[in-house]
Amino acid sequence: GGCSGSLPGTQGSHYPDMGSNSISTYQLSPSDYFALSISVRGDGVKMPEIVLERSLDREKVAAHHLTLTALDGGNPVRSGTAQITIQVLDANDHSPVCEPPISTIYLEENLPVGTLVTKVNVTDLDEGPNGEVEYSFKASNNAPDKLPRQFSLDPLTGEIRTKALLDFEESSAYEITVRARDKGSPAMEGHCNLRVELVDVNDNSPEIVLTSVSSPVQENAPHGTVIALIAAKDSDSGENGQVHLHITKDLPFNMLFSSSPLNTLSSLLENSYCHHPPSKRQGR
Ligand SMILES: [Ca+2]
Ligand SMILES: [Ca+2]
Ligand SMILES: [Ca+2]
Ligand SMILES: [Ca+2]
Repeated sequence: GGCSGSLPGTQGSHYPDMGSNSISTYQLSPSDYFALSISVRGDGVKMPEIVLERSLDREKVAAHHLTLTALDGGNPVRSGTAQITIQVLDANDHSPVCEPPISTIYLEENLPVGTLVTKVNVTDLDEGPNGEVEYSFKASNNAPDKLPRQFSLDPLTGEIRTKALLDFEESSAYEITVRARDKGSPAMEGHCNLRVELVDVNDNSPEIVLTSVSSPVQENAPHGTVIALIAAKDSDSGENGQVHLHITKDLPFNMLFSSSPLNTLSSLLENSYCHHPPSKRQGR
């Protein structure tokens, strides 16, 4: 800390009065941090010293204002005071802190390149360069060589933006670690862990695949003859990826559904024609 202020009379020997009218004692205004220590020189002159009693913390109190009073031994007592200001210089004793340290952001897929994803919120209680923070991506522990290629990070503002079109069907989530480092010496750093979860958009149409077709079909093919095996799929998820298959009505075919892997609907197209005279057919 720096110290300013002067006390007329601290050079005790220049105090004009001698004997009981010279300085007999000093007093310091009450302080949690400083105490007064009085040493006596060889010639008997009392020397006041202000002593630090506990660690200073600039983040709690940046400046201390003390009053030192010198009292003589006269009657009446006469006194002189000096104002002392102690400025506490900052030490880099706080790391940048991310608030919240872990967060999840939900983002639609296919948003334009440059869309703001989030701005990391970091505080550093120190002053000046000790509290100035610079941001950079940090490789995650799972993939030490991989920095997020799909996102950009402003080193000064901490804004994260998209750098590519994000495709839910390609990757549905990204883990991003941001390093926040102050400019103190030595520097201190903190980390923000972000998870970007993409939200699916219905950007894929169902595809129908005829996996096998037996064609042509004999006119007297028995009821239940498989005509075609159909698979349909949609790359989207949830309702966006659910496929409903319909066949034109009033055709002599049935569709039977078979169990299928995810997002794939398989069905058998069957001949439902009944080989009875039309008059005996049931229903329509
Ligand atoms: Ca700091
Ligand atoms: Ca500090
Ligand atoms: Ca999609
Ligand atoms: Ca779809």
